[in-house]
Amino acid sequence: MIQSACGLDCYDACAIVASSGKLKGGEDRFTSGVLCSVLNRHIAKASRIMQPTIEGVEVTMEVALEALSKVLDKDSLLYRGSGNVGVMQEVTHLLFNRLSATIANGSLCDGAGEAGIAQGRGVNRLLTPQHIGKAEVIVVWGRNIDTTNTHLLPYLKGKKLVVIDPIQTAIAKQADVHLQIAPRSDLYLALLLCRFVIMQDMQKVSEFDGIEDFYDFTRTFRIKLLLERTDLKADDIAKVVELLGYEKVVHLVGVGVQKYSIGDAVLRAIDALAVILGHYGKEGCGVSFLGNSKLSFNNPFAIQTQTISKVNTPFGRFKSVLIQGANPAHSMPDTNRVIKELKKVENLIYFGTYHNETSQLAKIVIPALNFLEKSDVRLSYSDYSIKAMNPITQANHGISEYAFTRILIEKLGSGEIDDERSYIDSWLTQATHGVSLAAKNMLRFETFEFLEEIDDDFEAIKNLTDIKNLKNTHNTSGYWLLTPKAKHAINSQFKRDNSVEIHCDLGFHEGEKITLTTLYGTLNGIVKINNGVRQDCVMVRANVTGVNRLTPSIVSNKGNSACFQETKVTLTK
Ligand SMILES: Nc1nc2c(c(=O)[nH]1)N[C@H]1C(S)=C(S)[C@@H](COP(=O)(O)OP(=O)(O)OC[C@H]3O[C@@H](n4cnc5c(=O)[nH]c(N)nc54)[C@H](O)[C@@H]3O)O[C@H]1N2
Ligand SMILES: Nc1nc2c(c(=O)[nH]1)N[C@H]1C(S)=C(S)[C@@H](COP(=O)(O)OP(=O)(O)OC[C@H]3O[C@@H](n4cnc5c(=O)[nH]c(N)nc54)[C@H](O)[C@@H]3O)O[C@H]1N2
Ligand SMILES: [Mo]
Repeated sequence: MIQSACGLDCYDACAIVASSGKLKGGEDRFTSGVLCSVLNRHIAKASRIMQPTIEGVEVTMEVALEALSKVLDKDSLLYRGSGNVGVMQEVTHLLFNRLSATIANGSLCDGAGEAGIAQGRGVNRLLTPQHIGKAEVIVVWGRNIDTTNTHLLPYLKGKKLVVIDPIQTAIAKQADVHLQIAPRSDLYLALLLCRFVIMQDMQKVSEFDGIEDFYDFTRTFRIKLLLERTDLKADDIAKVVELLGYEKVVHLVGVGVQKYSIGDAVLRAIDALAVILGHYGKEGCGVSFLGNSKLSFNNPFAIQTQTISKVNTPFGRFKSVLIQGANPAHSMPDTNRVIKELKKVENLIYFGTYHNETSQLAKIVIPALNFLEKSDVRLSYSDYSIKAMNPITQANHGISEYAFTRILIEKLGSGEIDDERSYIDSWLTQATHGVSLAAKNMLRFETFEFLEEIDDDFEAIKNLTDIKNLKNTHNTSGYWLLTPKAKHAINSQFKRDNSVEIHCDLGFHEGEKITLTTLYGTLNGIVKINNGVRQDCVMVRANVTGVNRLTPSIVSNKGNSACFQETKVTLTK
């Protein structure tokens, strides 16, 4: 029996127990013996990269690493993704530090929301599932729990449930109130709710200054305008206000609300709502977004070096680029731009477990061991657990990030690094009973700065016209693009798809071909009728091949984050 943990980028960070290579869920309260379809089926079926290649020709690992040692220098870039989120992924920073080279930073994920939380309350802290379980009312705000966070479901049982999502998700179907909000309007809903709460004198006495000014700020928007922007009914909002009157309310916020330039302000406004109602700093209350899993840890891989944005990276400026655990040619926004840039790179190196859109463009391909084949440590962005990841199967068709780094540093003659065990132990010993030190301060809330202004040209973005003058009579313009995660995939890994999910009223039929166009590119897909999608939206999940041909590589106002949904789509038969 080997105890380990899942390294895939997901809220759940499941404990795994393996016997004779067979995986089972850990028996802890959270995982409770149950693993998802990815671990049960897809991971074993996925075909791995078995051999390093240089320009398509198979070579030994020794030859491949020797070639790398010749091309990596100070004009190189490291672009890391989140194919595996074990802490040892970051060990390659030590190599790039010794090279005095550049590292891509920023976020394709939660950066905008996190920046908003940090502006408001200083630190982005999360709430554990056990704490969430103590709430009376749960507001699920742009998080698709049945798909992306399934092990949390038992903690929501028996609670009053509000779901705010432009899609009627599985959890929305079970909700006491589902606000099927217009995309990109959560900021305005949060302001409206704050306004109603204060109008009804529901606010609690607060130690933080600024409620009066904040109330005045919310009053600079007419109620009618806010209702129009959110496209919600006053009656439904009133039901939510009533539920917010409960003593213990938790907001679970997902990445859906903040895939926009104004993502920071959305989280800040949701935080303000919780602060006004006194739903913070005490049992069963709070706002939990994706947390910073490394909070309070001493990170042996933290380095000072030059950085460049992960969102609109100018790859072409670098002679050599190492892509590690990422698939930027699929997962970054504006694929047409990304591919053009990647093609300019003289030495594009791909270090991963599977072939994908990015490996196809690479000159040198290095197979990585996956998280079941190496030692690592798993932290979590939705609780404070820390778990040792132990190798479950032995494999020799790839290399770990640690061995990769150690060998290259040796080859470059730039000294040595510590042994693998000592790095792993340095993480594990910073926790007690499998929980990080940050857990102690979970409810700490020392300061709060209310939002004072908003930098948003809402109407201009709402009225974005994508493609003008299309000749085809069957085209209609101006749909929002919703691009959430898929059940049997983890981002671009595992099951892929080509479905475009739309409401039947849009005039398309199940199984029919459809073309989506934006200012950035075109996607051809197959219609899947889903009447849970708002009529002003199209849903293309993150595992649909080519989805990011449609998305802009603009950077969020705060947090250096991608804005996948800040675009409008034209539909053509
Ligand atoms: N099965 C599976 N699990 C995963 C992943 C995966 O790919 N597959 N990926 C993992 C990763 S990397 C992450 S970051 C997490 C993310 O997981 P989540 O936080 O759940 O994020 P998404 O699935 O992107 O979107 C969540 C919801 O936001 C809604 N939404 C979209 N736009 C808006 C809006 O403007 N307002 C509101 N209120 N809602 C909106 C969508 O309809 C969707 O239901 O999941 C992790 N878990
Ligand atoms: N349209 C749209 N785009 C999105 C999103 C969305 O919701 N919609 N979500 C965004 C989000 S939240 C995220 S987090 C990003 C994710 O985007 P990426 O971080 O690029 O993740 P993946 O596309 O899954 O690619 C991960 C690759 O890592 C490799 N890999 C797996 N395990 C290991 C390992 O142990 N070592 C190494 N070296 N490689 C490994 C695999 O080969 C895999 O192909 O995508 C973003 N892109
Ligand atoms: Mo993510």
